[in-house]
Amino acid sequence: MSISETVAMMPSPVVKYGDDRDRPLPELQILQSATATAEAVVAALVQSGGCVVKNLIHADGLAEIEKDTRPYLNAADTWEGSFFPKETRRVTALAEKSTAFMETIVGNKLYQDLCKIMLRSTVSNWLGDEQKISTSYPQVNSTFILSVGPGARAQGLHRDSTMHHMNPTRKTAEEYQIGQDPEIGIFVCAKRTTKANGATRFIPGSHLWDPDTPPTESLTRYVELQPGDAFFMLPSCLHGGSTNTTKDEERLLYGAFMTKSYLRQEENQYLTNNHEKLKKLQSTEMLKLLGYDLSRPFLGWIQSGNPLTALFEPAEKGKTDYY
Ligand SMILES: O=C(O)CCC(=O)C(=O)O
Ligand SMILES: [Fe+2]
Repeated sequence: MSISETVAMMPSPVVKYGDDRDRPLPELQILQSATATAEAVVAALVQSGGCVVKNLIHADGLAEIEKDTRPYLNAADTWEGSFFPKETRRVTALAEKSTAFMETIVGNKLYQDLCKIMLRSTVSNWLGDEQKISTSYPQVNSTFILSVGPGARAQGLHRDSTMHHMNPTRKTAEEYQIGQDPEIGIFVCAKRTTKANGATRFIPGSHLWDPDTPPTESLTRYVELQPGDAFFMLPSCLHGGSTNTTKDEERLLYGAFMTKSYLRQEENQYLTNNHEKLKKLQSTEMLKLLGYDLSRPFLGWIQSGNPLTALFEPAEKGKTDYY
């Protein structure tokens, strides 16, 4: 019997363990930015897979991002594939376009703090008789603005974590282990987002499901937000954009994902960004966050040194250590 025939005869996990869709749905927690801590957001994500933080981004920041990016949005083609509805316009490669986007959304302190808790990784390694501990810090996975117009159909429910070939395994929130999700998403509402204009919907708790359990629309929760509110999400949670049933409302979302620095970035930061623009718009710290840095102990080198040398040669040359 072939391997695939043998596997096909195995009992489906849904049958073996009962149906994930009958499990109680955890609450979507809604925190206030004035009091939310990274630890509280992480706890909420472990419990539900998603968490809202109200008033995270100031209106000035949203306005500055819109000033930087609206011309690109206006010039963007509508989406032609099947992943997004055709009423979708997108702006990507935000690092070469907007300091405000990178500093305000990606660089948001709460977001970065919770990413450090969930995506940082340490490994012990021997070099001869010396034992070292290397820490790899999170890097940007993708940056995007989504503008979804009236009439857009709902996006199919999906898991973003499948891009890194990482699916959840069935467990309880208590059994969840920090590190098992390869990315963390931030979706910032730039214009009032309602169920009617296509708010992101997700299935709370589906990051704890068996990956073979099919998504069920009746279990979704719509994440309605006011401008400046943020929705943080684990990528192993089933989610998608929804139908925009309005006649004249644009749903505008400023989004980013962070990932572990030893995984491939979804949006190729080295090729999508013009390096001269990057150097002009982004700080050295932000360039490191974008992946122009070593992931310790020694991943991503260029000519045995830190990849920042590719941008700043000769100033940074020789400053780096390989290991
Ligand atoms: O449109 C949304 O709210 C979600 C988009 C999304 O899930 C994605 O781009 O992967
Ligand atoms: Fe997604």
